[in-house]
Amino acid sequence: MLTIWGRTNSVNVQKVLWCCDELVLPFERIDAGLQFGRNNEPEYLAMNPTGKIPTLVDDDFVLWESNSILRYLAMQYGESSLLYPPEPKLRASIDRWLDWSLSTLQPAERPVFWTLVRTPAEQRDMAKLATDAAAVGQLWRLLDAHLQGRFFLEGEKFTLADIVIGTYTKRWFGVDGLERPSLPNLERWYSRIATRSGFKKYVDFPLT
Ligand SMILES: N[C@@H](CCC(=O)N[C@@H](CS)C(=O)NCC(=O)O)C(=O)O
Repeated sequence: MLTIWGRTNSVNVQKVLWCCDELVLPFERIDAGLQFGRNNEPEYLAMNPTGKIPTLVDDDFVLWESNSILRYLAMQYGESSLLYPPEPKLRASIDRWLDWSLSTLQPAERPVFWTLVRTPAEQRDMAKLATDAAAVGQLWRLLDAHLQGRFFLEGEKFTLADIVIGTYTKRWFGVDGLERPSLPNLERWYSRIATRSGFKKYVDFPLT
């Protein structure tokens, strides 16, 4: 049985839970992070010295970094699935979205999410929010252009790239108080992936 440590309203935990659903993998989950604490206790830090969530425990194997966890699950348990195909060019194309999500998208979208979802209205810096939202809007435009004429992010099939970018997209379309540019390709793709059971079970909730 797999164990996943992390609270369910973390985007990085959600992508792991969604991936387990795609692979039909049973797991137990233990709340950790923010109000649940535990992630800075010695027992947790011994598994994951970053003190961040999620952490995956698979028997005697422990892994942290959400996108690394997704790759591991797909390679270990999804041999016959198409979530992370072995063909080098396709796999590298999927990897670039996983890398881009952590290096570029999340740092840009995080301040917008935290301001609108986790900061009381009277404490919000609205001028900074406008600048931050414009910057992340440019990244969503990039994705919108990429999705022109495509059904999924890479190749013909749903892959890890759709899971990872899909969880962040919820944080763009799911908040109130943003002026969003028109992004028809992104919206079409988003409504397509929103039909997946893993999205419905683990991502499609009011943001908290
Ligand atoms: N790059 C890491 C980032 C992990 C991360 O920053 N997790 C956040 C939640 S999304 C966290 O642990 N926050 C502290 C907390 O919840 O207490 C990953 O992808 O796993």
